[in-house]
Amino acid sequence: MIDPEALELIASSPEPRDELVEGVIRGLERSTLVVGASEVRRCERWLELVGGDGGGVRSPPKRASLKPPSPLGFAEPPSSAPTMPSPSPGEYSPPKTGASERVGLEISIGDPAGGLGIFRPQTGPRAPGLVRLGDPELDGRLIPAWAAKFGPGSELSARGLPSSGSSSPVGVGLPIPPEVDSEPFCLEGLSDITGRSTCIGEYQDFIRYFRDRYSRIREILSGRLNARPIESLRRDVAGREISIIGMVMEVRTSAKGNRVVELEDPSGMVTVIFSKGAPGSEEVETLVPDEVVGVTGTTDGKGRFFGKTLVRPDLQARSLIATGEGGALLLSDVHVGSTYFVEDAWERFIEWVRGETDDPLGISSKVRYAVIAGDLVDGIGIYPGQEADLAIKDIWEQYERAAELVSEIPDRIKIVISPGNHDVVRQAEPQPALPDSLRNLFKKNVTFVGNPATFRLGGVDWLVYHGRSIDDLVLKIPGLSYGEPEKAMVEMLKRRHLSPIYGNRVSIAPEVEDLLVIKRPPAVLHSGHVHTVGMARYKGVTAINSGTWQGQTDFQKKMNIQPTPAIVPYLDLSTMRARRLIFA
Ligand code: D5M
Ligand code: FE
Ligand code: ZN
Repeated sequence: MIDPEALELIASSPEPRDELVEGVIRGLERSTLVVGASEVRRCERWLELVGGDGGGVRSPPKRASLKPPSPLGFAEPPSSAPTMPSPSPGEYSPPKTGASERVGLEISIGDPAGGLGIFRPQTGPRAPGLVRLGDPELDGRLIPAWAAKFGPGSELSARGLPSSGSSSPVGVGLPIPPEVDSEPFCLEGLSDITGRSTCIGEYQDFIRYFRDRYSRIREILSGRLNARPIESLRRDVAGREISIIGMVMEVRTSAKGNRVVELEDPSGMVTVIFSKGAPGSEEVETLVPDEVVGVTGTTDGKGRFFGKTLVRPDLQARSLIATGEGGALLLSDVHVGSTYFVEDAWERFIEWVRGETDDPLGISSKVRYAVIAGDLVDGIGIYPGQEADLAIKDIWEQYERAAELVSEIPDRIKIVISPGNHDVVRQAEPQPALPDSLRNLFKKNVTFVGNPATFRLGGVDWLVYHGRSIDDLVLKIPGLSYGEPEKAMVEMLKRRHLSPIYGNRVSIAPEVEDLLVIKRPPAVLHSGHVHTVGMARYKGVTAINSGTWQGQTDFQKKMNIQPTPAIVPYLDLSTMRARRLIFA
């Protein structure tokens, strides 16, 4: 594999590049897995090309402009603090916010205290457009015998559960369908980058990539506002209400506390000013670089645009996108090979899913699917000093062990595996599925997809995305935290993009089509990466972050990241009700 920076160095060298490439390959150690920039820089041919100074160090590429290089744009505003028109009250309604919350029911399975089923319905204010998953009023009531055992407050409704009144725990001893060793299983409606990557990563590729992102999101927005090209604003009459759709280049706060947003479309750029404290300004506070938004407002005819309403390509409000059939387990961040992998908890999970332990709600027999949203193994060379955290130091052995652990899941369950930043595929997103050589280690009930990937599972549209962008979103959007990853996932949905911010943690491969755009709202948005479980329903989409199987690493301790290992979200696709199954 080749690191994007190394590739960029090679691509930046004059043609023909064969000699350089051959030189780099000659200089590699046999065990090299990823060719980094240092391998290129120490190559003799490179030193000849850069004049022996070992230079050529470039900062990561800034986002390519949507605009052709010649300035077509709107006149730049004067640098003095702008004077704002006072917004007349009642002129517009603020966009609805949909803040997220941690929701869900927790079931502790096989915990040492012998408590099979500790239910802790979480409470909290309900945000607009957001339905609590696993809400007692939506969820099943515990059968009386169990309710009695768990005391007051543990009574939950019984809809969706086998008949109540039985004194034996529902599900224990239920027959499990026979295991079938079927044909390799084929995913319906799969869309990902696997086998379709064409980009080289040249500057022109980035321009094309960002234009594609812009036009895809513009299409969603254009049904909601009648936007004009930014370039045409300079011919416009002051005071008339106009709409534009642009990609955010920069957001800042002026000395007076107004939000100043540089907005760009393929025709030009404009500075948009949102006045402090105006209705809807909370939404403006959450603007991030590179997202595509619509703005309605007025121009002063002198190069400034006063934003009144910010329009996001947000989903239309609805209660549920779809329901399907069967139950699904949502997993991610197994980190096989890490010394922190919680193998004993995994074994408890396996015993449960195989029907070998008590299962008060009879869930294990209903499981038909399992999706792993990246970081199946811990990988090697992912962060400095990782070696000390590895129980298995060979990447192939990590996958061999992962295949063994996954094969303990009954064959009747269809398993989908998507990669993450610890897996052995390119780091730049979209990532392709694991290579054939590794897939062959797994059984026929396992299928492999890229990151992100959309497919149909149990009759509903699933969107799996590892979630590396959550690191960027948590940093940039006020109110987000690692403890509530579902809120960051809601922010992706509002922006119709899985990784709106360019150039920070997530490196993006500028493919012809921006596969990170959320074209159609999925029934399920499934992420991982941040190692904390979170669930929310937002405008009909069930958003779940599936946590991890890795205990807190030293690094995470230093960063104050508190993982929630060995908790598995279970989603009943027929009702879209979710539960947390606790194997910790
Ligand atoms: O990421 C697991 C979690 O740890 C995720 O929340 C990001 C965080 N993390 C991982 N590496 C770093 C660095 N280098 N800086 C800051 N935060 C980090 P995973 O992808 O499983 O390692
Ligand atoms: Fe991870
Ligand atoms: Zn990760």
